[in-house]
Amino acid sequence: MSVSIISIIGLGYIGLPTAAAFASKKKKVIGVDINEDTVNTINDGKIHITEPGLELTVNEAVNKGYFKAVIEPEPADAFLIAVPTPFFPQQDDTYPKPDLSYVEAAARSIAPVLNKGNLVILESTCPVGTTELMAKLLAEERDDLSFPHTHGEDSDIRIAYCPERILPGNVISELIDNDRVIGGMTKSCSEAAAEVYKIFVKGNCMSTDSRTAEMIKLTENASRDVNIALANELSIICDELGIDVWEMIRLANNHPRVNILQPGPGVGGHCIAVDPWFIVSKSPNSANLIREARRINDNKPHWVIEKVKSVIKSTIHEKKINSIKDISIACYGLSFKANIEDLRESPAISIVSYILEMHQGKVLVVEPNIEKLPNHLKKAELTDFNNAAKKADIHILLVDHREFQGNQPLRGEIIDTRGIWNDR
Ligand code: SAJ
Repeated sequence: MSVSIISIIGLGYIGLPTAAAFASKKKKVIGVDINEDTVNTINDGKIHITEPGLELTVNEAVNKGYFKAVIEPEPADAFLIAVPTPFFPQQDDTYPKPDLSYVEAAARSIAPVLNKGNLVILESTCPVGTTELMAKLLAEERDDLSFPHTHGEDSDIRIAYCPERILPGNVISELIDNDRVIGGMTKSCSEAAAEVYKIFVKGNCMSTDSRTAEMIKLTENASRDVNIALANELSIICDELGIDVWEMIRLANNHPRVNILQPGPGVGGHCIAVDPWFIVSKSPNSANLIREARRINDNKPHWVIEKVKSVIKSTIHEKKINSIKDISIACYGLSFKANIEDLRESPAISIVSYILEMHQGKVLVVEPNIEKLPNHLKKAELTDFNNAAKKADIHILLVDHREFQGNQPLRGEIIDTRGIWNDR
């Protein structure tokens, strides 16, 4: 199969770097996004998201004529769908349900421009069975073409599920170097998809079927969630028992077959806190550990807030302070993890929002990666480390940014949710 034009549907955190990676290998890339501002920004050689090194690659690709962004899909040899798969807000007491409307809309949007011999790859994280669902949907739209679920190896269109595995903050190198799972609906679908990824991927392209590939992606993130839940549960138990959980984990990890992850204020981002629900939604009666891990990680911010309340109480008592208004609280870090500026689904944000609601005194926020606070945190004051460290009575470390490592406030009470200041 010869691939000279590749179309990427969805130019977000995954689609945009992927488009740039193909274009950097001198492939003609047509990026499609429903957002006109995104399309215009990219065609100006700029980017609408933050990722180290990405703007330069996109700028070069656009200027050299290998990459353009458009609103409506155009014919291509291969189509790669990388649109969001959020979940619907939980409406009953069961579990959040996946919202596949963006995948469906993307599939319907490419259907009119599909031609015999095309390859369609789904990259969005999805519940098991979504690739087959997409094939059926495309077949509904195009009864003049044949698809793998009815025609197997003889189909006109090839379809594969190939999950992304890149880590925000290190996208460019992980995109190129990580191994890829290639889940073709047939063997030739896998072969065609592997050929496309090999254009820029230096890692191995490992073939399987589409359902296994979908489950692999969900398992990777659920595995991390479950392991973080163990660390978070241990942090609560150790707190009750007066044990330093970080020292305990460090020494336990000295065992050759133990590797406990790090506790924190909760699990954030748009992947690990979401994807395990896609497993639960397919197998609600069997996914017990996975569901419980989600519950433990979702509850961790509430536990931190209870800690803050109790430290406020003891500070009032010990310092004989008359009014809670005289207590100032500093929160260090807002992003969902260290050394990035991404605030989406951040447990630090939920904790700071709650503190702002309940606390009548001053709230200072130190977040070296942003220039202004999000609107709903406007009641707080964004400041630098030294000012907060000097002025606050209570210091809450929420993100282990490099700026906070080995640099801790010398006065006041400390709540360290990441274990980098506990050596005072
Ligand atoms: N976290 C902890 N303790 C730890 C590790 C992480 O509390 O020991 C927290 C972080 O602070 C953060 C959250 O978990 O709030 C998620 O961070 P992360 O670095 O574990 O993962 P993400 O969401 O940035 O990226 C994950 C990656 N998946 C895995 O490592 C299995 C990435 O490879 C995926 O491509 C990405 O999800 C995705 O898009 O699915």
